[in-house]
Amino acid sequence: MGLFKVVEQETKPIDGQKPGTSGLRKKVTVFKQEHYLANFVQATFDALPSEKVKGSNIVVSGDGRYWSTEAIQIVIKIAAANGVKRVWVGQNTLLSTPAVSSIIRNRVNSQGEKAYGAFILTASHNPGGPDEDFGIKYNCENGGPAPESLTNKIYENTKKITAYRTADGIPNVDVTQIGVTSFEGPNGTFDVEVFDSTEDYVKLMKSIFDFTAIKDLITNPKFTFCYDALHGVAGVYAKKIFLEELGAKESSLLNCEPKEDFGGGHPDPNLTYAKELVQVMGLGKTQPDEVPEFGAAADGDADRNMILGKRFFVTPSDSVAIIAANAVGAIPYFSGGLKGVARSMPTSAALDVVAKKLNLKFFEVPTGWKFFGNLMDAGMCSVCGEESFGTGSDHIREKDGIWAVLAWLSILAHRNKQAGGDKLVTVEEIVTEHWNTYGRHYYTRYDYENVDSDAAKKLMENLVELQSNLDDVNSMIKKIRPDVAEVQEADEFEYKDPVDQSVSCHQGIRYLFKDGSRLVFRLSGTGSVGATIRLYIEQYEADPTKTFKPSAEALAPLVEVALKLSKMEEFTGRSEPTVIT
Ligand code: VG1
Ligand code: CO
Repeated sequence: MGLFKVVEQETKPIDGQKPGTSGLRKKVTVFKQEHYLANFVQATFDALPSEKVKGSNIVVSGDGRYWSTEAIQIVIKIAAANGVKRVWVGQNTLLSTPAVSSIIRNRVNSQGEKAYGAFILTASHNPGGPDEDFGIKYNCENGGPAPESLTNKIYENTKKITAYRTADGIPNVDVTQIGVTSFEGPNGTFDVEVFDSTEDYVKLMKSIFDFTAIKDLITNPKFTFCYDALHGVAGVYAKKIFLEELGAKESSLLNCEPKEDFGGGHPDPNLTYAKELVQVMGLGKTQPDEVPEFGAAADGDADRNMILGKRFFVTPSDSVAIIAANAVGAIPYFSGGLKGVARSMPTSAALDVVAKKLNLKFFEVPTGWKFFGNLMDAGMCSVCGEESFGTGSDHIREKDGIWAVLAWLSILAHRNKQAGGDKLVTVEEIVTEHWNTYGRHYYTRYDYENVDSDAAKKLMENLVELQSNLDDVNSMIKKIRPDVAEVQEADEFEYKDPVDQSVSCHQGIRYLFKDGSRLVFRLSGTGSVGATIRLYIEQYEADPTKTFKPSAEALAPLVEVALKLSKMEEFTGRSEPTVIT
């Protein structure tokens, strides 16, 4: 057993360590600067009650992106020096974000103790590699991302840090082999325990879903299926769950080998970046001979999902609404009913309509998963989602990419069992039937990535200024598109948490139209350079005879209004968005 000493390493504050929507994300070159990661980790420990950190179990792992193997060793040493008793690591530093959340909530050590928190090494959907992004975020005892009160404290600490504690005498620990490595330090034994990345998560999924019913569907010769992990950590879980547990064919899995640069791609499951899957599913330029019935993709850390049917795209806002509408009956975990549902503000109101009809509690929160946690801890919310391909439930405190796929497979299995016919019920049929019942929310998001920060700020300021005189706004709109409804209300979204009463301001600029349409403008909090402007456009159609238009056609008038009203091209110099989802 190795011996180690605690050393105080002198350091200085480093600018720009403010966590964004989901942790600290910067270029690898920034993270590699001397003391950069160490400062942030120490600032985090200093923001936590020291009596809780001492003797605790802490999880450290992530999506396996470039520089993770170096980063994990730095975190392990600082944890040891701060009195942590045991660090839990997924084999090869791999744990998906939802798996980390489930481990914090459910895993116990031999003394029956749980983890106190986790450092997740990921920049999620951002690309990886020597010139791309790295990231780290801290999750708390409930398994959810640190709330703003804690991330603000961490940031304050990074601005005044003078030293961090690290362990002298702990060599780099082999995280490729399952097992425990122990060291002896001033506070007793310190262990690093490496375990199979999938064991806790698979157990949890089996307790939520009816795996036998899903297996019957997946092994039905009429059903075909394709899952694309975009070379993120989801591949590890996909192999275990879809192949080993549910009997899918190996050929159903695309890009399921985790790679530290995600194969050079952008691990973001949308119609632009999940190119291969989009092609396979018949939504690309050329049509394949055979198209699977069901397709799905994940992001780098496996908390996002994209759901596709044969030549059919399910918007994430529709997806969460459809899961909520079908959960009871199709998913055993929800057999007692839903406690409530929630969505982020820019997500379409498809979920609102379901909540109203099913008489469920409903909440609208700011962007970022951390806001759902309080509602779930208070037993007020079972299913929630974001338009950004995030869907989940109160089984953990993160969005969950594979959970969403299993939820859809459960709904398909259930519907097919009910229908009992020769022909399989398709994804498209489930969605169009939903629109017939609830109406359709046409929806799109335009992202302008890496825009000059000042230009983005000015564009947003202009939009806020316009809000003070809606008569002017409406006469401008009339000139741009007389066929678009009037703006009824405009504001900056502000949220008061119904559980702890904390208030979050400036959470997006909203224009709410008389016919229920909405325009929302936000600046991204996950980018690593410049600014990303997100423009969210939504229009409701209740008439079932009008729910079948191509989305771009239905939204064209509102898009025109949004671009001209915001003077997008004038401010940013961009005539086209970087990505449309
Ligand atoms: C984006 C999404 C947001 C999501 C966040 C983290 O944030 O819009 O809905 O919660 O990413 O997702 P922003 O601030 O860039 O708009 V992940 O999978 O990157 O952790
Ligand atoms: Co993610």
